[in-house]
Amino acid sequence: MILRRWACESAPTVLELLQGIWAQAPLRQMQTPGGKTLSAQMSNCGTWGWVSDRRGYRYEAEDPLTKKPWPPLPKLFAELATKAAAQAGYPEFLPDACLINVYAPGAKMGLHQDRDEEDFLAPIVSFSLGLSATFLWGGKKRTDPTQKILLTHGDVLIWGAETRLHYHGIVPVKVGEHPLVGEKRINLTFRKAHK
Ligand code: MD6
Ligand code: FE
Repeated sequence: MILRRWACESAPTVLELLQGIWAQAPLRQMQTPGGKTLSAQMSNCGTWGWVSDRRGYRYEAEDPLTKKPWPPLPKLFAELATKAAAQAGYPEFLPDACLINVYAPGAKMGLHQDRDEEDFLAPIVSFSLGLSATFLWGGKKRTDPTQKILLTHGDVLIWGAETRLHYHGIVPVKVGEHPLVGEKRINLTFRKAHK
């Protein structure tokens, strides 16, 4: 389900909170297990943070860069994620992880499944801010056909249940400037990493 423009009003406060998070857990480009560099810059907040390096993909309680716990999930973030999930039919979503992706023009995210969480019953709630991007929505197999969905500033995407493990990705972000966010796209994905 897409809640179009649902987060526009909260966006200025969300951006302020992000500045504080990035001051504690800086944005960085992670390595894939195969040795490639992910083009989006990433950080996390919440009890668990998603990390990728030569050893694999996983959730960690500490930021490998600072060796400190990830910054706590701001109350506003938790409230927004829970409220959006409830509107999509997931009444008790309590995220324990928030992955923050920042895309400069040209950055992308290859087709992948979100499968590093323990509980595939919990949905994923994803907020898009700043520049628009084309989201590729595939099927259960990597080779299944994909559908293009334009995600714009303030859009919230929620999915779970039978589509929880569908492949998806982001095509390279086009050059542009968003009046509030600047020359980038920010994506927050809220997950329940552990049961
Ligand atoms: C992005 N999002 O929108 C990348 N995954 O930048 C994801 O990979 C994603 O938006 C699972 C659920 C929602 C998402
Ligand atoms: Fe994903």
